[in-house]
Amino acid sequence: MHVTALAGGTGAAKLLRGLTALPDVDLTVIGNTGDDTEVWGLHVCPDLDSVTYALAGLLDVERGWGRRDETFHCRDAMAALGEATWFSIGDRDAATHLVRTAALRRGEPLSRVTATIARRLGVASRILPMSDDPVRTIVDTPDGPLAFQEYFVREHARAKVRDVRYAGAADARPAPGVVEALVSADVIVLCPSNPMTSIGPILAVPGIVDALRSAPGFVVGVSPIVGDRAVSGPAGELMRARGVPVTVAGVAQLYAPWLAALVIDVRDREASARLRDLGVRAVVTETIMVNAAHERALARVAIEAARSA
Ligand code: FO1
Repeated sequence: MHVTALAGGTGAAKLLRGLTALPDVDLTVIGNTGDDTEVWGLHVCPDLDSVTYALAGLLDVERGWGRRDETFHCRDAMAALGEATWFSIGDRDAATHLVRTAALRRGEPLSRVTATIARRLGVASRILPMSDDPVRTIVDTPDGPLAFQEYFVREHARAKVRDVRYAGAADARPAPGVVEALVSADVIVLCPSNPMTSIGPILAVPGIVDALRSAPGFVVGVSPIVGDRAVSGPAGELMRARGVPVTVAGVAQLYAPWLAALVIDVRDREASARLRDLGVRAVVTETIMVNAAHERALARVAIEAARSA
């Protein structure tokens, strides 16, 4: 079965691992690049890397980003040289950014070097950036615009948010293989990623929503909101800033025109009727994943929702 997943980083990693553990699933991941950044002259793709490391078994699962068994000698040496180190690049992680940056400087597209890195790290699934063109998530605050990593890491997501936008999205094209992966999928999964800063930038690339609308496969999402808050990260604050209710219905509302089903937590069971009004089938289960068995179980529920459609 061909499964194509739209994914951010940390929030998506567990479900993606669960999907790859299911028999007969041939997975393609379309990853967010809106939170890409440049650090010490290196091109860093946090979400693509979190997905790659997760599927390679190399992710630091405690932190949810970067590589396990990591050291930070280079960062400490940079600090001693007076460079900014609020964005911590690990020594092993730096190798990924060095390979990527060199390839991009040679003129390779991001999609090609992403595939090379994934293959060299032993990942069997296909990982595609949403676009080879630069798209950057910008968080507008009363004190001015912040690039996503400035907002999230440097300012600890404490700034008041006025708006979220995706600079460059209007001129971006889907990366090679993205539209094909959507229209040829048996099932399209929207991972439990931040709707504003992980899935939002992907949907902002012209052509991707059209592909979702016309795709013959079943589109199922997994809610990143449980109760009235995000499972992790600043999704709640950013949804509120956009006037979107911080509830599973708010998530369904964002994806409703082309979403067939949304997997929601047992705690949100009573929202099922509201989802039905939006034309979205609610699939109720435990959505908090604390071990590999939970990851597989949630992935199976998402795929079964499609099978029973
Ligand atoms: N997150 C942090 O909170 N602090 C960091 O210093 C940090 C460094 C970092 C380096 C590489 C990388 O791939 C991710 C990193 N992240 C860090 C996580 C990153 O901000 C988030 O994973 C995403 O951008 C949110 O989806």
